[in-house]
Amino acid sequence: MIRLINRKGPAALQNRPSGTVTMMVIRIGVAAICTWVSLAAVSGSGPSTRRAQSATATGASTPTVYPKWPFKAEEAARRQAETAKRLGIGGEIVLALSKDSKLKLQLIPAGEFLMGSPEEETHRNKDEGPQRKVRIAAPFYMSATEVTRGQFAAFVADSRYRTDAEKRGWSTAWQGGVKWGYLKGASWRKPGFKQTGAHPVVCVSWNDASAFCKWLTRKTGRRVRLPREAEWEYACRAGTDTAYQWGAGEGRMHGKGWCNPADQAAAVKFPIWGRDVVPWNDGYVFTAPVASYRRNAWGLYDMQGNVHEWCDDWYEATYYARARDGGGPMGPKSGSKRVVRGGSWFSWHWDLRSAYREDGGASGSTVYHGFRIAADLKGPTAGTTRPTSPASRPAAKAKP
Ligand SMILES: [Ca+2]
Ligand SMILES: [Ca+2]
Repeated sequence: MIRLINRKGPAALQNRPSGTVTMMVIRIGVAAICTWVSLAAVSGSGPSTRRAQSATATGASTPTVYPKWPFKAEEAARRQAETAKRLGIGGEIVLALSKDSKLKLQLIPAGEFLMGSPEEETHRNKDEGPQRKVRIAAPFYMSATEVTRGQFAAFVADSRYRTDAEKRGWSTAWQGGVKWGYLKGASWRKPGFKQTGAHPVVCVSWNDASAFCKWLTRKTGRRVRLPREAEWEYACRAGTDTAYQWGAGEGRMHGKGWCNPADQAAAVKFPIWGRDVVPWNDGYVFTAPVASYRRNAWGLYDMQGNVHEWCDDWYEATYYARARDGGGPMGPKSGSKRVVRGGSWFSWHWDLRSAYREDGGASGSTVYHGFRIAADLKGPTAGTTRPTSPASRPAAKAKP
């Protein structure tokens, strides 16, 4: 048990995939990647060399699909500004959830990148490969932060929604530092540790996160959804091809100020986590208020750490091997579990790597799972929200 924890990290105890990838498939994937890298180097005559085939949501112009990758933070900012100007849209927008609650989103330009981790990456898992080229053909918005408890409360107040954890009467949690199990009465309202409205909401399932997105779509008139797994990794990397967005090397030693993983304070609270926590105190044993640490080159906070984030996709351990190289961000068409990304306060540092993947059942909820949203380019922003009619709200159900 301890060996498993030491190898995978504390949060990985529940959700590790069991799939395998054959060496032949890996070799084919590597060969394909090498071919693409060579082509990219030859054809990399500038960011405007390729255009998306389809018109954008605005219809004003077509977005540049930037082929060159990796790139520096300055280039990320330049692409954001250029895409916003070209399409006549905001580089960042704000959606109103209620009179007092707003949510900021950043424009993520279209582009291509290598998804997954190279075979030599330390702590790599098989489900992160083979690396594959992904084409994000359309820009999109992504929330700058994880959805907060306060923002989720605005959703619940308006819709009377009840989460999966509330309906079943428990959520999973690490109890007393020694045992993983069901925490009776735990929900987003009462996760078992102190939170303010600025902390990321936890104990929400994939179903709950999706319900939030559907509600916000009705509320704002702009299509809101969970990010695709490929979109999530592309947004997390923000031009980096290293294990962590703060660079290569050992995340245990270099991520200070960037993230909220299991730290020295957490090791005191949970002694069984041992010596592999990061060698500093990040200020929080559990969740931290969103945007407490450095943001990445796109302007996104907490992509690595704080709470693990639900993605829209089905999880499949060997999907990268059969996905079309150079294809879009779509994942498997079916499956039994959903993707979770980014690691959390409950994770050892290696589970914060940009390529790290986990899976979870759609109705499952834990004290370290949360989410952030993606949104279409077209639609109104703050101040132009539409009230939802009572008829469009999901009916409140009787307590089980
Ligand atoms: Ca921490
Ligand atoms: Ca996160």
